[in-house]
Amino acid sequence: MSDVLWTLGLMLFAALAFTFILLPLNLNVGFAQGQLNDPSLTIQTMIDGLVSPTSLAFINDNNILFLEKEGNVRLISNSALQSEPVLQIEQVESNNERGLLGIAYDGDRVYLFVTESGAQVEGVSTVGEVRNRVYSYAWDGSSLTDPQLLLDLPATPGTNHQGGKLKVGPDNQLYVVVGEMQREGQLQNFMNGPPPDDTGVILRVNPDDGSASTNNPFVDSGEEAGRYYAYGIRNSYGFDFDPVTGKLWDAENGEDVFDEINIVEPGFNSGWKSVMGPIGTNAGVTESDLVNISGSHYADPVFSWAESRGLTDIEFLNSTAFGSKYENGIFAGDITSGTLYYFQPNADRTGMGLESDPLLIDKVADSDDELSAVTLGTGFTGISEIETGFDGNLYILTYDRENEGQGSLLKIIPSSFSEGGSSSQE
Ligand SMILES: [Ca+2]
Ligand SMILES: [Ca+2]
Ligand SMILES: [Ca+2]
Repeated sequence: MSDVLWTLGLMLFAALAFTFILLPLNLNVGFAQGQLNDPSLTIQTMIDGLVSPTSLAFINDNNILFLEKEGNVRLISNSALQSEPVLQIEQVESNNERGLLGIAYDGDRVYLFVTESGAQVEGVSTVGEVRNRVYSYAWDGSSLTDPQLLLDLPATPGTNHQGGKLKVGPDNQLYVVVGEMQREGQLQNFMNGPPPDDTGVILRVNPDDGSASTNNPFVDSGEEAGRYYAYGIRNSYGFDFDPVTGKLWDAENGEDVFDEINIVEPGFNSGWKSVMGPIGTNAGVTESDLVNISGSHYADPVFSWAESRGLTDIEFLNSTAFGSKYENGIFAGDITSGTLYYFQPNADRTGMGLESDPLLIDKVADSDDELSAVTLGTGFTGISEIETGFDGNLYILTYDRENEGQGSLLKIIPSSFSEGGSSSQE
């Protein structure tokens, strides 16, 4: 009998040892999603089990707000997910690509982009219709209060291609991307289509009231167009500002061919629905076939994926945390293959530094083989957001479309700072 008890005791001890010793080790260093092909960088899983995370914003070095597509704003404080949402938006319409999609913080107000059938404020004339709206909120450290409606935008007919990312630029203006929602208007380069209707655009507006920013490129082309910075955009899940030049770069995703990275100068027409990818690859189309709002210009992408992978976010690493090699470099991710891309811009930062690669000098990745030159990591299921933290490291939200949007918050750090990272690589 005592032998049996002794054995049982040993088994219990072993089980406890596994729980308290091995499990925390695994939480620290194991099971990270994704693999990087640069051993000087390591992936850490900060939080697992997130529900359809679409976007995040850093409040300060200890606090991160992120969005769940179905309508919750959640707080991560000192690396711990707080159990209660800081805001639950009612009447969110989250079908297909709609939902709570974008968040930004400018040190004063928090900005949200949401598809909804209700409204967060009184007196909105379009309540009851499904609309995309941009609000600003006050952040008091634990909740979002005082909603102000800045933009009341279309959300139909397509339930896909809503856009939704937003950001405050170095000029302190609010930039918002809105997808085409399958419309065929002048903003989608249909000469005889309906006039400008707030789809397929990047808006540049005053963050206080949503009015057109001064010096916008189309201020002389009517009230609607006065708020536009760019048009002819099929859909985008991310953009960022070059920390050196201040220029806006966007990521755009194509139907089955051509994802794009573009430098978006004021007045940019990206070409959709006449052009996707470099205009020379679209048979029979010239720039004269595009709708030319006075003050607009067409430009080819600075990089394209010949086969669409659902490119999502783009992020400049405005940080020295990864060494001079990566400082102000360009990261991008996709939703379909869960790949993390890395590009070094050229010397004058007017494009990618790919002149020395004979296969990529055409600025088009025509095959998986060609993509390998700009692939930094794989196996992230899907990437919805990339941001640089206050600590200078790179933060990634993953989003598994095949698994109800299940996701994680990952952090990429220098390997020299990781705890046990090098031993777990063997
Ligand atoms: Ca384009
Ligand atoms: Ca090529
Ligand atoms: Ca981002």
